[in-house]
Amino acid sequence: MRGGLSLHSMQLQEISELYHSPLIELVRRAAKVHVERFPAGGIQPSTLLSIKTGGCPEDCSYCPQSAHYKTGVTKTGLMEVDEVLKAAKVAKADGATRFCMGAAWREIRDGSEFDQVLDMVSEVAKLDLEVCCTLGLLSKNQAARLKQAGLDFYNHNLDTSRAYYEKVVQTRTYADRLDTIANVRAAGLAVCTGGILGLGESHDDRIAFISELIHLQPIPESITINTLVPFAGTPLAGQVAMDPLDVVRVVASLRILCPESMIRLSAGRMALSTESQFLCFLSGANSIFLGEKLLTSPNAKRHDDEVLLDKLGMQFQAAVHEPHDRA
Ligand code: SAM
Ligand code: DTB
Ligand code: SF4
Repeated sequence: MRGGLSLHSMQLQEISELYHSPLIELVRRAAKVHVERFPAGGIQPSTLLSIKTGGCPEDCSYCPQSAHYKTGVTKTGLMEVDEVLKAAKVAKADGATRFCMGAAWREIRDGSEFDQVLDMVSEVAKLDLEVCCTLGLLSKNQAARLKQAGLDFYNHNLDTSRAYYEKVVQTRTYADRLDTIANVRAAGLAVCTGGILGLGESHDDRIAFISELIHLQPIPESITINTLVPFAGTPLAGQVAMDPLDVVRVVASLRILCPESMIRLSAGRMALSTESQFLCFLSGANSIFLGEKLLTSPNAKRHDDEVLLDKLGMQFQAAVHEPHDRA
């Protein structure tokens, strides 16, 4: 206790002071932390593949893949291992060092489809790519089997603050998400988690979201920051775009509080100007997705990314954290 505040609220207050500090000071501080730990100008190129698209039973109000909304996304079954391997080889040839496979599932179910995903993971791992999956909720045993297959990271986002979460998702709880992250950690996988900014949350929600991330022990190796891509048909289709300088605030605060973590500027990058992306990189974002598609939405064009990095004097670089032991 300090000044009559509980430790938790005091930490929130400290995060709040950091988050609300003058932007120029916040960015300068974050940039200093960043260059002390990471190669200046380096950015990890990643690729994303939707291995099972649409028809998801969850009601996440931002997501075009939810079966609750009419968004025009075509539902597909689980991809064949060969097709995934082909895509991973293309990604590697295009320079990606990380390959992330996403499925529109609420949770992993044991059975032939999970076995198929395990095969995908082991085949992609053989290409010496950093391998990440995002497949929904999972058990300890499923996490251990993914680790055994050669998975490096599991992505499972907290998405926003605990309080705001129930305003955007009704079909599962924040505690469900935290349980999955704990199962991922228990299996010895690296944790990739983060969220979406611009859902209509307040500054206090963003501060609470940052607090949730930094209180995961250990701090996640990988933090993914999406900004809402509004999709017609979803409840958040008409959401007003957020101030890009607030994205910078979140990235810079996270860089200072999580000095060792990779910070990935993920969905929504296309809506950010060159200048806003530059400020995010300066503040510590050090990974982007390459390729013309994310899961279902368009992504920046490769040529445009090359022009962007060239203008900024930045370079694509290999993974910073070595892929985990695949013994
Ligand atoms: N179904 C799994 C799950 O929810 O964990 C994995 C796939 S899900 C599409 C992965 C993440 O994509 C979500 O947690 C969310 O952060 C992000 N996402 C989904 N729709 C988005 C949108 N419209 N804009 C930005 N990010 C989005
Ligand atoms: C994450 O945080 N962002 C990526 C990845 N994890 C799987 C997904 C972004 C999805 C954007 C919406 C779409 O393309 O459907
Ligand atoms: Fe399903 Fe994931 Fe989309 Fe939610 S975010 S609807 S769980 S695919």
